[in-house]
Amino acid sequence: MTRYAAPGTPGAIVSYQSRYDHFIGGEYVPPVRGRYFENPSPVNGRLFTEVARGTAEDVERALDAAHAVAPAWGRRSATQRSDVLLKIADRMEAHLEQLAVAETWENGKPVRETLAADIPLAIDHFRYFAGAIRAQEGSLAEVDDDTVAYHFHEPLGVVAQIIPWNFPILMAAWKLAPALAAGNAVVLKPAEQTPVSIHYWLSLVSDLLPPGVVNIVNGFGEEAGKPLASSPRVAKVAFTGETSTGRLIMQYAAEHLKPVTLELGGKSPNIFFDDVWEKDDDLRDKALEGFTMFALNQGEVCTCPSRGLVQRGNYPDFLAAAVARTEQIKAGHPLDTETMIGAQASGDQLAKILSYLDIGREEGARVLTGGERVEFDGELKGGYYVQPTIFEGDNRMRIFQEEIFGPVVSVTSFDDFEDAMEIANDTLYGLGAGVWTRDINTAYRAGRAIQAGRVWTNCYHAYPAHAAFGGYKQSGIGRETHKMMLEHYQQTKNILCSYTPKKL
Ligand code: TXE
Repeated sequence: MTRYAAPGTPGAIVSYQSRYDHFIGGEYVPPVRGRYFENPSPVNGRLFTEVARGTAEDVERALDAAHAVAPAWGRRSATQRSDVLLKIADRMEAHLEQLAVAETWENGKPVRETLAADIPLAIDHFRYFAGAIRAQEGSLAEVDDDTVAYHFHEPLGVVAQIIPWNFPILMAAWKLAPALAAGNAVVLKPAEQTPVSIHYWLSLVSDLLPPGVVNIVNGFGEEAGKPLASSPRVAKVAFTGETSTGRLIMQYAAEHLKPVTLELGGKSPNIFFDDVWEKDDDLRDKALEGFTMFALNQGEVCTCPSRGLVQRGNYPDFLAAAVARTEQIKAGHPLDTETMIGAQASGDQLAKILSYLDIGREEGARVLTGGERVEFDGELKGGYYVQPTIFEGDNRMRIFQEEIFGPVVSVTSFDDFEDAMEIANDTLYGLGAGVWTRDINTAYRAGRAIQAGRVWTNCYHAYPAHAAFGGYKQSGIGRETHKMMLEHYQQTKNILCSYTPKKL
């Protein structure tokens, strides 16, 4: 077991500045209006730094810097851009522990996850797009004997990216890597709940980026995000966050006919067919682990498997085992490598989750385990902790329909395949789903019948760079990860060329 020292205490491997400005044109620039906001760590609720509170004026400055460099960056060869991404990945790998501790301290999630998943996945993402851009080719079509249609991929220019707080560095990597690989300059606004992780990342890699290629404007949604998403000077807006915010982003972008990609909320079903329980083997064990994934990242994942659908034949046995397994999830100090569940990312998010625990009880759902806030003493006093909670109820309840974004799963039973599909698809959302079965026909049919962009089959919460990720229904527009993402950051140039000297 390792316990990393908290930033600002003796032995810490991460230290912060007392104040962070915007990062514009390769340097730190104070906010035009001179205002800052305070940033607490969810681990103990205490303030650890303050951050520039951006407004439209700061966004304009960042757009100036991005526009100044975008043409030159876009003209660099794919190999040169790829090299920059590879160097970023190497630098991150060399500082894996520091990045993991910084991410944990600001977001509250356990360091065992940031060490094993968040940061390695972000590193791999840069490497993947470094390779993908070099492998990308245009095309040509022979229109007739003398005429050829060439198709080139060209960058969009300057793009806006607005990211959430649940995976501050990974979400930045998901958006930055393809945008930069494709030759765009970026203005990115981090979430106000986690404004500093990206600056910590920049402190390690900014010398690798030509000034102005990546600009960070911190601040709140209405004050900094809205002017960025509404600007006629951005060629595209990429957003991850709440579905209702996504709707606003689309409205802002529509005014200047800018394309959007949106990665929004979810209420993902995790479906356990009877045959999984039939043998006491690894798959049964894996399925139980898959069930407990609702508590991964404290449930603050858009694909949180927040609805458990368990077939009736083995329902009581499965549920008893699932409760026992959930009660083994070790809570504790997020900087301790044995801790499995850490703090919720913000006081507001904690309050939202607690309100849903009340709503569930009021609706008549049964609490099978958990259901309460956790208040530690000592170093963690004042932090935002919640017990992993299993509710039993039915799909009409609000706790089955609304995104809680906490370590809460609502469980119900189903009779047969059709029943399972009906419950699974009875939601506004369509982001993720899990299917657990030994029968390949059931697995295939369920995978095709579920209206969601990602269906994990006998696994859950895996995010390889080369699998497309994104939502059906109100869970979003477009995809992230996978090489198809490059095209979301490019436009197609067609040169239609006649090679005949004859008059037409
Ligand atoms: O999200 P917002 P919040 C869900 C989750 C959570 C809820 C609220 O259910 O409880 O959303 O979280 C910026 N113009 N998800 O309030 O508001 C904001 O500053 C431009 C799901 O944090 O969507 C931040 O950078 N930008 C989710 C980003 O949008 C605006 C991840 C996300 O904030 C803006 C996070 C505006 N008018 C929350 N308003 C997922 N799908 O992974 C806000 N922002």
